[in-house]
Amino acid sequence: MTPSIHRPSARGLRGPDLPPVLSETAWRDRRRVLKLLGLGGGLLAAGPAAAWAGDRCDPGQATYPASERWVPAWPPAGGKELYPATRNPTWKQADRALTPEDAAAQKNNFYEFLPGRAGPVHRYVGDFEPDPWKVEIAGLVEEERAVDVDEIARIAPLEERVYRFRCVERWSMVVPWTGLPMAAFVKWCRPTSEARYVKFTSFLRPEQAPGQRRGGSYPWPYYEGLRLDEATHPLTLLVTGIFGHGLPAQHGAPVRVVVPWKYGYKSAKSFVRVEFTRDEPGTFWSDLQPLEYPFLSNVEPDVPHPRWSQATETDIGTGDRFPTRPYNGYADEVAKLYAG
Ligand SMILES: Nc1nc2c(c(=O)[nH]1)N[C@H]1C(S)=C(S)[C@@H](COP(=O)(O)O)O[C@H]1N2
Ligand SMILES: [Mo]
Repeated sequence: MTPSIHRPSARGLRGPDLPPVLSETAWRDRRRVLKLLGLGGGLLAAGPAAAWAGDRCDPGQATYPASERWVPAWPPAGGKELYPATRNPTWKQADRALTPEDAAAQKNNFYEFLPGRAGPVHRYVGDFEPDPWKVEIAGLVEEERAVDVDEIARIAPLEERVYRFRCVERWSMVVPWTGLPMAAFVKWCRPTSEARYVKFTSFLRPEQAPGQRRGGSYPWPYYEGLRLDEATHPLTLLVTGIFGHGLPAQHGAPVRVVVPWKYGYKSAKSFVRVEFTRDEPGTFWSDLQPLEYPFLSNVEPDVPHPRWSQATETDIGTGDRFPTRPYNGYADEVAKLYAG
């Protein structure tokens, strides 16, 4: 998200700070995953290239070009023993190669740390403290309360899902998220029958987030919202991890939303408050620029952003361009939410 035109280019991603995909740590990590699957080093010696060709891996395998570099120093939500979670077979691949973790972790949108553009957010998160972490449950619920993120991570079994993810600025990626169905969380919150929307509010910690100190004109904290039928759709995830470990800060530690059929900004990171409402809540971006960022913001390739076409997208790992699909390729699952 940026108020000025941003032209995604592969160049920016292949800059000097992007380590080679097949780094030592990546290989070590892959070996670790194989071990977890009960496959020995023998298989690896027999032909590692069979499962992983160049900078692409077989999206059907529970292996990926992950890197130890992005494993957070703090314990992940729910505790280390919950990671890596079992991959959900329904969402084990996404008709496109997985994006290497080194690419996904070095180009992020997180204006609290780096306002104004997508970029190397990971360089600005040094003061952020995602542990411990409380989340307030408020509004139209049977009982308002504050809960620990570890409790949230245990509401339902964590699972891994490979989803496409599309930013409104036309970059996209395919990554394995770890999380639980948002529907399970919503139910656990016990909203009243009056509730029709849910609003997620991110943290306000200027002392830990340089973008909240110098991103002066933004109405911090970040806030987003979903209709309750969207939040409880089986595709919507409450996410606590990525690439088999807890979320690093730049991806929204320790807990975030992922709604794969909407533009990325609908997926609020590092939320501290969940409020159930009767009326449609405002959102950070739609309150700033209502014409550019409407509440629904479903991925619609035929509807251009006022300042650019949405017909295609560029993968942040490979720089390859793809046609953008309605609902980001999830029309079969979600189009019915918007029928009539
Ligand atoms: N709190 C907060 N959440 C946020 C943002 C942000 O700036 N602050 N950016 C959004 C945008 S525009 C995108 S594309 C995604 C990016 O997620 P990623 O960096 O994990 O890929 O986060 C979304 N959630
Ligand atoms: Mo975005």
